[in-house]
Amino acid sequence: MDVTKIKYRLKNARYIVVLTGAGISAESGIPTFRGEDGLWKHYRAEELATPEAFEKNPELVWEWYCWRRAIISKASPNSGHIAIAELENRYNNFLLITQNVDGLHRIAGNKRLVEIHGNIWETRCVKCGAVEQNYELNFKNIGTCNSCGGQKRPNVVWFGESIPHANLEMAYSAAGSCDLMIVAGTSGIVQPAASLPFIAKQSGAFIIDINIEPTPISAIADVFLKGKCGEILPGLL
Ligand code: BV8
Repeated sequence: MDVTKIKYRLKNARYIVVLTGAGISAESGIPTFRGEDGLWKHYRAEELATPEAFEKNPELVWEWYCWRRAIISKASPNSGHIAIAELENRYNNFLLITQNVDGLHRIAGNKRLVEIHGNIWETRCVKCGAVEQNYELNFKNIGTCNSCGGQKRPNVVWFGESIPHANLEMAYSAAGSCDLMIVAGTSGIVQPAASLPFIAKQSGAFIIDINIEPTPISAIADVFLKGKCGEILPGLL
């Protein structure tokens, strides 16, 4: 029953939106936030992924991000990322919204994507706002802004910070206009990203949720596919 429904929806979809979370990068060896080996287990989000933490101890926050960069630099896109890049090639109307900052979707080939929480390989000057690509793995060498000499922070959205308006607008409008949303590897806890499937649902979209365990999003999904992104997503193709 589900397979026929999914096939029909994939075949006839006019506008597909994909929403991904840390779970899609788990099979690339990147720890998720709330899983067994979760990133937050060793640290608490409040301690590090907040503007207050950076204000109080920028070195500690940069050390944590450079530790994550080192893990990400050794990771490559898995079959789940690759399937989503292939999906983009098959539909004229397509948008990938990712909560991940690891950049693996870009490497896999997705072009029409919104990195709603930013990108770990970018820095932003706290003084002039200049954004630079930065691949430094040693937090002591992050350096200062090339334009004004100001302090640089990771160009990611921290807890308590608003999502950049343009990105949020793009995400809300895509969620409200798509007729198929595939949600892959997110616990559906972090707002406002977690509200996107609910917006899509209210606008009449068919929701497919892929996760190794049920989440609040699975409860409203039309189909919940229990399993790993790296196995289920290629199957959808
Ligand atoms: C904001 C960047 C306005 C940094 C991140 C309403 C209600 C309650 C709280 C709030 C609310 N509105 C705002 C808040 C506060 C907060 C929030 O949501 N808190 C949560 C903890 C309750 N939100 C914010 O602060 C947001 N800002 O709302 O602005 C505002 C302004 C001022 C004051 C207040 C509000 C900003 C949130 C952005 C935070 N930044 N990342 C960094 O990465 O360092 S969030 C971070 O968590 C990552 O981006 C991550 O992606 C994201 C969400 O987690 P998931 O991706 O879902 O990962 P998780 O580990 O949780 O789950 C992984 C899932 O994968 C699991 O379900 C697992 O089962 C599954 N899985 C694992 N392996 C696999 C798999 N599935 C399939 N296959 C596998 N192999």
